[in-house]
Amino acid sequence: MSEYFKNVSKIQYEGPKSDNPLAYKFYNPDEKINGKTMKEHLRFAVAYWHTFQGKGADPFGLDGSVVRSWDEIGDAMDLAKAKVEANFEFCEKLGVPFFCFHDRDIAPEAETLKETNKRLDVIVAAIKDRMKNSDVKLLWGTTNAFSNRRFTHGASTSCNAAVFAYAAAQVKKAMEITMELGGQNYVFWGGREGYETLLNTDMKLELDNLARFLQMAVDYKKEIGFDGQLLIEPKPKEPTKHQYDFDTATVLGFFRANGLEKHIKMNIEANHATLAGHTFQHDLQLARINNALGSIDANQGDYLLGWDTDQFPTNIYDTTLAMLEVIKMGGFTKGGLNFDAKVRRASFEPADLFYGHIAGMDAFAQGLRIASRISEDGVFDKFISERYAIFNTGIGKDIVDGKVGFKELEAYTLENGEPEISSGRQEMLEALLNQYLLGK
Ligand code: XLS
Ligand code: CA
Ligand code: CA
Repeated sequence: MSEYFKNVSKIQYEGPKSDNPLAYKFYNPDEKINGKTMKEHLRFAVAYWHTFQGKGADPFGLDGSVVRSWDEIGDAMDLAKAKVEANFEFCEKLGVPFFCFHDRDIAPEAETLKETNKRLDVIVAAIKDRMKNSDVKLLWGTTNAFSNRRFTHGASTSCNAAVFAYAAAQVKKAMEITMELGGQNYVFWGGREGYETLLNTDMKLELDNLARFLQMAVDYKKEIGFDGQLLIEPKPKEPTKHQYDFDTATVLGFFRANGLEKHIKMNIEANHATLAGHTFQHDLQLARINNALGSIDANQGDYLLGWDTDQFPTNIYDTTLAMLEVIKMGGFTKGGLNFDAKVRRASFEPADLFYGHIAGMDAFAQGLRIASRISEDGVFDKFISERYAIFNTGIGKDIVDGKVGFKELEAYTLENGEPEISSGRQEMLEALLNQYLLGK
């Protein structure tokens, strides 16, 4: 068996004072927090596409920049097999329990769908074989129905029915292999499901077709007995000008309009939430309170850039608030924290892949620790429940219980006069949050 990351051995937890860049400072996998280990809470996953397919390319450097030990392998299938080995070695060295892939990440596309599926079968067999002596599992699978030229106008929202059919055939196979590999979720990210201009777009037909497509997926999941979660990953723009799965709120409305809300949850990505003009916490919370938070794509964007930079998450403020949402939903069941993150073009050495993941894992581990303390102390919960306490009695309770209408509320106001309002205390709460972040 070849070793692809020869200069790196298993990454260990060495604590916050360690000077070793190839060690965890905060992620201590076996440490228990509220009865569960950090490893169980966080359920980290490596993204196959950024880690093994990413070349550090950008529009000004299409050839990429990265140097990898598999660069010299010429044959496409040999390369795909090498990447399977590299994936397991990488996850094992990091101690990351899961990985995620698109169908086209693990096996290259051939001339026909039939040939492509045969290639997938070969690689799936290799993954299955490698799984026999590994603890590394598949968090989710998905379909790349956006890179190939045929998907120029979208996949399930294409103006071409044959393209819709092609995408369906692709999802069918991808769902089957995800199930075969014990995948715990299947993700739909819109890809090119959106439009560039309404001058050439039948938006109603496209949205209806998207719903039809998802219903077919729900039906097929049932038919084959796949017990993973189906997840939609919202994103507002890129590659299209307007992506139909804009944000959590849009997707919730779309689910309800099409009777999909009981069958599909959401995979929320930090960088997509911020591109939609929301905080990461906002989209997570909106999904959570609607019982639709399934899994998370852990990354961060750059507030000064208007596109999807997919950076490794290092902002402890954001990871803390994100982990508060995960704790509030009672922890992940089938979902986890997938690093949909790529090292920068200038970070081209294999070691940078480790540094990136270590940075992200440490940031989320520390976020988990702080969030768990905040949640135990319940300080913000207490403030919020007191702020809304008026809805527990009297007229407030009557509003909540649906016992009053405009007439009764007018009578109440005429009798009680001007309402007494109280301070929102935002600055005090922000300072309190800083106290937790800095070591309360
Ligand atoms: C792209 C998306 C994509 C999905 C999987 O912006 O984040 O990578 O997570 O198709
Ligand atoms: Ca992204
Ligand atoms: Ca993503």
